[in-house]
Amino acid sequence: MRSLLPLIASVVLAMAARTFTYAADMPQSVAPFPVPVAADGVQRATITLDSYSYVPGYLVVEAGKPVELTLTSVTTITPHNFIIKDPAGSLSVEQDVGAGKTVVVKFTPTKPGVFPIYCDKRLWPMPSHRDKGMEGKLEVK
Ligand SMILES: [Cu+2]
Repeated sequence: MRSLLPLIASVVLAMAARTFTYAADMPQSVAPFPVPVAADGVQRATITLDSYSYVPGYLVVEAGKPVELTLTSVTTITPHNFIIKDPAGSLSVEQDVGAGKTVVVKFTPTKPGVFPIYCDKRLWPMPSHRDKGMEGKLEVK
């Protein structure tokens, strides 16, 4: 029985390594999606949240104009969220999106840059959703 322990440990480690390799292999960036500016000057787009993705995952917006994103979850059980944070403080968005729910999040980016979009939900001890590939980016021009 004791001889099984190293085997079990190596299998667990291999599974963990595979999880992270898999996340690294996920397409982190898809084609840039320029968010259209409506007649009222608001940049609007709808994003579909699934386990574990944002579609579209690469948003391009203009600084100084309000952004209004409709976040639609298509999951049946798993809750997700939508986080964008500029470490320098120009942007701080954190919105929960329950399973099957649709919520609208509004913000106005002020500073050009590329900021990660991600979901930090996790079912311990599993990797976070971001680690599983639930990541995108916001490019502010
Ligand atoms: Cu998530």
